[in-house]
Amino acid sequence: FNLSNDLRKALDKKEFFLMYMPRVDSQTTKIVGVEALIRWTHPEWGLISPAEFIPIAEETGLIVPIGEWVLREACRQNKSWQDQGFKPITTSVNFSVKQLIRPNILQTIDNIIEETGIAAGQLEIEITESSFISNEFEVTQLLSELKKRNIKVSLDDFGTGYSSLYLLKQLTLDTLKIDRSFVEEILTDSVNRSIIQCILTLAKELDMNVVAEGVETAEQYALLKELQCDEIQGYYFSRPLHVEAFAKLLRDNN
Ligand code: G
Ligand code: G
Ligand code: MN
Ligand code: NA
Repeated sequence: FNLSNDLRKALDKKEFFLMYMPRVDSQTTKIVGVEALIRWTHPEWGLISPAEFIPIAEETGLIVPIGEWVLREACRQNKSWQDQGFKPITTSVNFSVKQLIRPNILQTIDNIIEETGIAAGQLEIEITESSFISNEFEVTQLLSELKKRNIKVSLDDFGTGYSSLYLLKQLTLDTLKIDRSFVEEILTDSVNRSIIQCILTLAKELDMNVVAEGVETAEQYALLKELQCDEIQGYYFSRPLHVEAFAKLLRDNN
């Protein structure tokens, strides 16, 4: 079978949907943000992970229309929660480098913000360090345009890629998301703990917000809270949720 053929038709057939994973303030445990995560229900094979189909979407260029759908849907949903009376939260959306370097990406983002009515400051774009490898100039230019609009930018999976401290100083990023591989061993590996402490100190100096990803236990959470990591994301608080379940969590958390 040919997954890329099916992927090509999936948008028209409305086979994609988003799951929502909360980000909570580590001190108060209030939900302050949410990451939108794409899912694909394949007509024959059922649920397919983005880890499988995003690489195909990137190779085939389908990531451009699919990414645009994700952004529109995530912004529309954010506005809808706000219209329902929930307090404002940030929605973050993962962007592939192929999307970032499209010449008309800013126009697309501007249109979606205008069309959905989301406040620009409530949108966060998640990029990875690898986005800069061959495209440092284009991506840096784009980031400064996003900054002008007050759109937030986070560096996802921080620490796993070709982390450059020079980039951190050079770029005006809003958020660092510490990769879950560091969080996983924060209690058992003192080096991992030191790395996280260093990231937190540096981020404070650079006036950046830090999110610890992949927090799965009460002990990991307690330590990150003590270390004053700003926000927590992970199965300990919630797995990615369907939209209805997320709204219920928001209601209970308010
Ligand atoms: O949600 P899950 O753990 O299955 O995600 C697997 C990978 O797919 C993660 O690296 C995540 O960043 C990525 N991913 C999820 N949703 C999107 C999306 O909308 N766009 C892109 N580019 N990547 C996504
Ligand atoms: O690459 P990115 O950080 O965007 O990947 C996000 C994905 O990471 C989520 O879709 C989710 O499936 C996964 N994830 C988030 N928190 C946890 C966690 O606490 N444990 C595990 N195993 N995976 C997580
Ligand atoms: Mn992410
Ligand atoms: Na990540």
